[in-house]
Amino acid sequence: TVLSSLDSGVLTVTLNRPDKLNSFNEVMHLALRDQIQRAHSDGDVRAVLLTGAGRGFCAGQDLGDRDPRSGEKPDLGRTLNTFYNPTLRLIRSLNKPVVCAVNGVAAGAGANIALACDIVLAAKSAKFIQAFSKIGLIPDAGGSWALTRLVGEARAKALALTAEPVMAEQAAEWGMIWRAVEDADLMAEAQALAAKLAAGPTFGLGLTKQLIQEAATNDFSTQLDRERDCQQAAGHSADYAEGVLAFLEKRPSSFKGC
Ligand code: LHQ
Repeated sequence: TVLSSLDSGVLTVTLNRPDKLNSFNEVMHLALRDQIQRAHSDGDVRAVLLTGAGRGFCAGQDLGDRDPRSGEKPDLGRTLNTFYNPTLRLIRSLNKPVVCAVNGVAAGAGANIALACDIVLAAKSAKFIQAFSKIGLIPDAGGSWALTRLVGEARAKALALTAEPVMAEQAAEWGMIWRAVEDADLMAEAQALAAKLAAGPTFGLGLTKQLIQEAATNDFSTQLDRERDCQQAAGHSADYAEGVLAFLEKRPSSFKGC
């Protein structure tokens, strides 16, 4: 249900249930989580590239996995607690960049998993749908948090309440994602970006990611203190020494990631 490959520091993770638009069943949840956990623990992984197989990125929860006619009240809180939330926390806490290449429709939790990634590229034909309200649910997988911060309360409310799709170019204009690219160029661009990040000063990039995330909740003075502490740590990294030396020697840096 999930394909993965490690090449030059980039762990490419591909959601792979294309006949169901890569919607999540339990097996795919656990397989995705395994890969993000691997990214945490494997020093050879210096960036992650997440994408989907086939014509969609991810249609959220597999709605075929429960029969509403059974009369049983589903425990969706448990589903989130057991399957979605741990993976979302792992993506946000990973001290390495996560690039998302949204190759097609991203709906429900599928849209919000994309929005939890650090840099999101999307094919121009891709769309983002906060599909939850169509079936009586609320935006989960971090969507009520991420969407509000990315596009602001007015757009977040309209998108979540109406479930209107947003095309990739509009999403980029609104700052919901980094960039919309021609469909044919998506994977090459996303791979090039992930490869560039994987060849970067991973320790400093990890601190940068964490600082920007913390800014959502820190006040200015606290953030200044956090910048001081992180810069102190970055200043002790081998990659900082290499970066400065390479600058002085007028040559490209050769970062080791530490
Ligand atoms: C699907 C799905 C799908 C199963 C397409 N499931 N088969 C968290 C906690 C616990 C429970 C509940 O949920 C959550 C979070 C959530 O994610 S809730 C939101 C769940 N997702 C949705 O409501 C989206 C449902 N899908 C759609 O609205 C459409 O499929 C979209 C707009 C994504 C794509 O539309 P089309 O391009 O027209 O494709 P399609 O609808 O024809 O789908 C293609 C196939 O994929 C089709 O199967 P079939 O056998 O007929 O070819 C769909 O049934 C299947 N599929 N999404 N979520």
